[in-house]
Amino acid sequence: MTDTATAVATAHPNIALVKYWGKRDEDLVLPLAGSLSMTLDIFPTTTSVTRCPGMPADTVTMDGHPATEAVARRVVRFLDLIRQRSGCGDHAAVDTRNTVPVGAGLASSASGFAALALAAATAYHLDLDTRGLSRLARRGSGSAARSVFGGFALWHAPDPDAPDPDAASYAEALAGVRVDAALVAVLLDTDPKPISSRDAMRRTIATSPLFPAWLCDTRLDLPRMRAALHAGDLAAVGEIAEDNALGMHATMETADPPIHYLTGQSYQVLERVRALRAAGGNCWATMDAGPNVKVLCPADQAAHLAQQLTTATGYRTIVARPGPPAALHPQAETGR
Ligand code: 2P0
Repeated sequence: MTDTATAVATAHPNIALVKYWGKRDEDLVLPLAGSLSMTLDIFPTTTSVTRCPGMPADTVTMDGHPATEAVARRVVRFLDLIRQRSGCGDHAAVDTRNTVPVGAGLASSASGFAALALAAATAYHLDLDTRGLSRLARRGSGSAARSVFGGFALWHAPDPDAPDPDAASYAEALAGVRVDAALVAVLLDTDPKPISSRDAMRRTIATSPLFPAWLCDTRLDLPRMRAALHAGDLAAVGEIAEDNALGMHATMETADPPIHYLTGQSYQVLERVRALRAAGGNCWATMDAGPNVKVLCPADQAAHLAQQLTTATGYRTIVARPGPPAALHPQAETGR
């Protein structure tokens, strides 16, 4: 009998309110500081992994086309890790589908590697709990460790003297969050990234004079953010998130050579968010390794805020609420 197995999993992107920017170990993808995010209910990634005994190499398709060489290499490296752990040397066919609008610049390695980790772990019969799955997803892309969970997730940085730092760096769902938040994503024109976030992190650590200060700040932001979420203090959540994001971008912009993910359009949206806030609005901005601005607000004000931002800037907006954890598609859960 041929022991093939297919598993299909879906995961959603997440947006960090306290950012991950910088690794202490590139190979194990261990962060220098903890981070905290909200998983979104939009733009899921669905990935199927079919283990194919006898197939000479892995195949990787994305949205129906062969993946780029860079993406395929990263997926194969991840599958190598799974093969090593499972003791099963089979190659696999990986097919990934994204639902992000073309050119929106919101494609996410977080949802991609969280879905791949769950589907591949299932197809190769690795028996993982959510912590183990989060640690595995982390090896594909750091932020994927958080997309394993729905709602709000906290990704731990290992203590400097942890005996097994790999085991100590996992994400977990944050319980007891008392804010009812939404994120309005403002979709700007996007060119391909000027530099991958992986390379940008490396350059920032090596050359930005602001990086050590930001690292200290972000380590303080993490407990403050948790406290604000537990207290239901959305204004504090928003202020910490916006400061943290601006600080992260300051480290990049002072790298050598500088890294500019934010564009004139991003600053235009940022100005609008500040103006709305000055007029009494409840809205705070956060930005990642790209030009798009995501605006945090109370859930019941999101539709109105989205309309205000679209009217003021002319850019498309989409409202995201806290989303679900990574999940298997039931019909494909077993393949034995
Ligand atoms: C974050 N970002 O916390 C930060 C904020 C972008 C800016 O995690 O090198 O794709 O694969 O671990 O996870 C993007 O970085 O980087 C990211 P790798 P990843 O969401």
